[in-house]
Amino acid sequence: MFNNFLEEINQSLMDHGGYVLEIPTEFQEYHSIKGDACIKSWLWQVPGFRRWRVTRMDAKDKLQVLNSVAYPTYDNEQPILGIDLLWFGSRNKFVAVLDYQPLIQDKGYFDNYFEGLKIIHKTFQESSKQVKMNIYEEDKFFSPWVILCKGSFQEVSQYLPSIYTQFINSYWELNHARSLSGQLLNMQEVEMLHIKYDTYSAEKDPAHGLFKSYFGMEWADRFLYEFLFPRSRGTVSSEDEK
Ligand code: BLA
Repeated sequence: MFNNFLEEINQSLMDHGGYVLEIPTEFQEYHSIKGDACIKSWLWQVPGFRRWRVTRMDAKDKLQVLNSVAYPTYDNEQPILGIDLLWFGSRNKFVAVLDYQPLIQDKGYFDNYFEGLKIIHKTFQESSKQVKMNIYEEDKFFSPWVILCKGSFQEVSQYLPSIYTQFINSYWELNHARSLSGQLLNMQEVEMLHIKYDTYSAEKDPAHGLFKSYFGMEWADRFLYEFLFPRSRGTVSSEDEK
């Protein structure tokens, strides 16, 4: 199922003119110390975006992950796309988080950019039980319509594929419909908020411990600060497109 999600986003990226950029080989593909897990990542160059990354981790029946983040160009204040899909095999626990991550918590901003997500969220509410977030603060870079699914693989896989497709398609529509006039934020403010997003995410990301246990501390630190959230230290890594 995670390969299907990966193929779908890859196809969608290619359909929108995306192509894969070179990244350091140890981020392209890396194997765990014990040889029981593999993590692969891709960095895409896509018109309208300064950075779009995708990561797939495969630890067989222990853990499956698909994670993706898309940052629009700095002249575009639209929300960051965030996808985090996880399946923990030993507990048969599926966690899926999908959001258009807002740069600011503002009614005008929500009115401009969240009509699509609101509709998807409504369908989702009808097919799933509601759960609360407990690691991140809801009002920091998450929208009121964040799609948070928790349950067994069987439960979540009944409704997630259709939500995932709508979620990606609606984000492209949003990006294509963008109007640079009437934005609430200027380029400097957008850049500063992308830096804050990376800083907050690097600080909170529960993945670091998991990466450390599979791939060792040194690789986990580098992956977090250089690939997942390269602007978290206010720096730009060599592969980060300006
Ligand atoms: C939760 N994300 C988690 C958890 C892990 C990861 C281990 C805790 C799950 C649990 O025990 O319930 C793991 N995050 C990863 C991995 C990567 C990663 C392996 O980035 C690999 C690259 N997280 C994101 C993005 C969003 C996000 C972009 O990286 C936004 C949609 C959200 N992940 C998110 C949220 C939770 C979470 C909100 C917490 C869910 C909760 O509160 O229970």
